[in-house]
Amino acid sequence: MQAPPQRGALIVVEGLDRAGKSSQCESLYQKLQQSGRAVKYLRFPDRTTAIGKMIDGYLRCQSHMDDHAIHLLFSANRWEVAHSLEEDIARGTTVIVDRYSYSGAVYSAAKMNPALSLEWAWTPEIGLPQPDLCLFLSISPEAAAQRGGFGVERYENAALQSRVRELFQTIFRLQQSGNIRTIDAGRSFEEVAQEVEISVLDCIAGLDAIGPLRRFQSITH
Ligand code: Z5A
Ligand code: MG
Repeated sequence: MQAPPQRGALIVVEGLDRAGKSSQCESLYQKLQQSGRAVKYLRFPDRTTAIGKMIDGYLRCQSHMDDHAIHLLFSANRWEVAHSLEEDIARGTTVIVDRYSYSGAVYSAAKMNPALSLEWAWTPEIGLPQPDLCLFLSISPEAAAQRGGFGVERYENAALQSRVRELFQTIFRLQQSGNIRTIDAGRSFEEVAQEVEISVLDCIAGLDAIGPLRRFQSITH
């Protein structure tokens, strides 16, 4: 009997605006692919699905929605691919994810709606696949500003981004099992890319020790 293939890794890249998440994910995707590994690249929000189109309209300020309703749509946008993501991982494909549940919880909680706490925001994420590694691309507001001013989308303002920065630290503290690694993203693209690649290859090499893919738990325990 043939041994089952080693499972793929679930790698999440998080960070503030313009930290370089998408460019680093793309570069990592190409490197892993060139080295002959099975790899996929997902990004959230995935604006191509029916749910994603509603999110896109909201982010572009073309529609208004209750804070809870839009929050649950962002989460549903992850749940709608959760099953196929798990199948890919089981088949041996490494999946790189550009923003995930951590962004989901902190951007909504940063709105300071008294009826939408960080704990409430985390609840719909419980049960989703937990990353084997989450790389947090950390960048100062000054360095981010040098990469271009805020755009026209909702959430692109300094006050909200500063609350988001603090909330990322809070959620990482509460989700310590998430294997979070902070990377200084204020350096040159190549320096950051090298650290990203080394961290990911380390994670893939240690997958046997991690065991099966885990799922997100409640943050109150
Ligand atoms: N959101 C939410 O509320 N709930 C959720 O559940 C999820 C998301 C998943 C849209 O996300 C919004 O959705 C976001 C959070 C919220 N709101 N905000 N703010 P998005 O992912 O679609 O958009 P984004 O992540 O904000 O876009 P971003 O600005 O694309 O950031 P990035 O991907 O980190 O940056 P980048 O595109 O790779 O790079 C930005 C620029 O910097 C570009 O010109 C690069 O060439 C340059 N760059 C990159 N790296 C470097 C280095 N090292 N040096 C110099 N220049 C660099
Ligand atoms: Mg991006």
